[in-house]
Amino acid sequence: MNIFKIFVLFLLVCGCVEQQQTPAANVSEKEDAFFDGMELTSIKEQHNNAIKGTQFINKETYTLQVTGMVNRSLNLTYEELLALPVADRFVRMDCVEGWGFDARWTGVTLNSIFNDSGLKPGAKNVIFYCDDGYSTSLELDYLRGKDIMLAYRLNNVTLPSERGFPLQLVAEGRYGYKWAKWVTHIEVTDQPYEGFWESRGYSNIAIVRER
Ligand SMILES: Nc1nc2c(c(=O)[nH]1)N[C@H]1C(S)=C(S)[C@@H](COP(=O)(O)O)O[C@H]1N2
Ligand SMILES: [Mo]
Repeated sequence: MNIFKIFVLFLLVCGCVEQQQTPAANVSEKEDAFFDGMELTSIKEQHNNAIKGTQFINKETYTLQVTGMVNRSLNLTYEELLALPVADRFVRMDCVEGWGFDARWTGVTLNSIFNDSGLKPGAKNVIFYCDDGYSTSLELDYLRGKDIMLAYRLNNVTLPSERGFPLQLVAEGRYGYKWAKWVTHIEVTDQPYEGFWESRGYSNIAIVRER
């Protein structure tokens, strides 16, 4: 073996050792392209919308507050939310502006949360308050009847910050402005409530019309 070959071998060995010692880079989660036989819109092709831009919530200190007409108020940590029964569905999101996308949503249903909190008789609406000061509300009958979820995963990756981490409401059949992001507090009430866009003239029902 000449000195050149030995040198190349030395480099190769160093390279291998170097690779083994380098800690594995943070492998980012891989997004699903299909779910339930349905094609999904990739996250980078999905639009995104927020009144004050992205909110960055720390999952170590985050809690979801559940108050109002419940038997027990709750303060659920991110870990506690993930430990509740999992809902996993294909749902289309449509904004009133005319854009929309198809996605896989994974999360916890409001029925699971209300199982823990209980509900007082006469409760009619649920208000969703968000970290950016945004809010919206939906009828309790709709949320329970359609088994609506708060999602913590989108296309099988952790919900990105710009998309509402840790939780976005998946308001199936209702327009995007009902899909509250960065939800920090839900309040059960017997009163009507108009959220951010609703108090600026948008329908409080917000049913997506057939396309
Ligand atoms: N907290 C919060 N949630 C929000 C909004 C917002 O400004 N703040 N915008 C709403 C509107 S108008 C739409 S269309 C959807 C967009 O959701 P996306 O960014 O996940 O596509 O978020 C909804 N949820
Ligand atoms: Mo929207």
